[in-house]
Amino acid sequence: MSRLSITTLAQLPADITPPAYDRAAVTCGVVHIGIGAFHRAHQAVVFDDALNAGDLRWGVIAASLRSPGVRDQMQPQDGLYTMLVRDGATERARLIGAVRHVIVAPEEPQALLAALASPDTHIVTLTITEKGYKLDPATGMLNESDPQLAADLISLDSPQTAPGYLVAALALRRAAGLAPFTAISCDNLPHNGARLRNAVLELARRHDAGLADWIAEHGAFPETMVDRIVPATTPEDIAMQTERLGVEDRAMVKTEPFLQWVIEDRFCNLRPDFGAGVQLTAAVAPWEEAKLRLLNGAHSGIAYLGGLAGIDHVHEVLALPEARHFVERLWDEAETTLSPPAELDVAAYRRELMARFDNPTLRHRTRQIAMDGSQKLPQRLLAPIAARLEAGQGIDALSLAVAAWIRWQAGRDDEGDTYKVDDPLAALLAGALESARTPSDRVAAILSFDAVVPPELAEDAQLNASLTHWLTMIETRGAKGALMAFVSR
Ligand code: CS2
Repeated sequence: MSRLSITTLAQLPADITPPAYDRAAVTCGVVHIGIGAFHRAHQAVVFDDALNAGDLRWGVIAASLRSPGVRDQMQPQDGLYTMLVRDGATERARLIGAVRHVIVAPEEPQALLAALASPDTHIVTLTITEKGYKLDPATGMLNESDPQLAADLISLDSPQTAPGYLVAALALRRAAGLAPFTAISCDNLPHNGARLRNAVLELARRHDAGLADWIAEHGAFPETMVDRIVPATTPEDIAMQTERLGVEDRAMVKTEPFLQWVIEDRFCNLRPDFGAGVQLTAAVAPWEEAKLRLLNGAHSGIAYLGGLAGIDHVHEVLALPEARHFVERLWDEAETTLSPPAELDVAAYRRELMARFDNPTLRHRTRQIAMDGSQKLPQRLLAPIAARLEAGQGIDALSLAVAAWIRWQAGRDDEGDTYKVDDPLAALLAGALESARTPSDRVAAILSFDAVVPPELAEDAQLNASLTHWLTMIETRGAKGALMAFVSR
């Protein structure tokens, strides 16, 4: 079976629209760090829209900071891939041509530095996941015990981390008399722009205070809220798409129709005339907070409770009436902690979210969302818990979600099936829980785990009691039993 590529384009079925622009004439105004499925279904599509609209400066050079997997999928396809948009009964496929080149940073660090330092580059986007910022999740300070960050603190000749690449490249741009690029964090972190800025400035200052001052004065790190559900592509998806296309597309992505990108209007260099799905605004935080606490908070609760119940996909968890009830109550709790933007109708947003979660053809795996819980919990569940406690309000649903995450650390679901806890802090968490014998011991161990739990929650008696109650329930009755108990509380 031949691969999707420029030479096989003519064989594609007529309903797959090819890029409307001349790819050979495209220059790359964007460098993306952390190319995974999310980038290919989100920012790359936005830049492809700009190219389709006729502005040919917005091609993307993408980089992977770890493995060659995506490069090996994309390079033989000349960077082309299809995006399959699935919504229940309907399915559309679009060919995306924005990604022109993929660099595997550990193999060619200088190539990535050259791309970042190029005068053509105006924007750098990043999807490096929460842990890629090398910041302590609880304090937001540089995590100096991270070995890659420690290496970048010593030398930036061949950077190892995303902040390291940005600092080294900004030094090159400064030396060449170029403006900095606008660096846009596209990860689900609160104040992602400020976090990226902190990581970059702190690291820069450790090498060259003048450079740090220059970045602080001339650089820009807009806050953003990114939203699109992009489940990992499976071998079955690729097989189905190959049948449909008549050529094999190993870089395909599958996603939902919804796409939203709210960007703080703070650019220090050129930007495209953004089209559908993108909103520029002065204040991103209210959008970010609503999305993190409603969409992502519910996602994490669904992932741990559903995962423990042995349920593979989000829509299957929500087929249980008790799970829907739990999600609605979690949203009731989270909602009171928000100051939503005036344009956001929260009731309508909640209905739309439920419909997105119900999408039966996306097949979003609970285990995919369960990954990296230690990096996700603070902003998704612990922050609204802290706000509710401060206001003297109840935290039942939020605590049930956190208790499920504690239970998840056991690496064994309610049916006895084992799984690997995929989390950068998995070993430390396992160590902290090792000598805990009872649910109450386990809750105490987690509450004093300060890399995840902020100090104001560590000593809270109401949180302690609520977590102990729900953890006991999950351990004795399983996640489904705990959800039933939650309904009839
Ligand atoms: C999910 C997100 O895996 C996860 O943690 O909650 O990736 C979620 O699908 C996106 O943020 C949706 O925009």
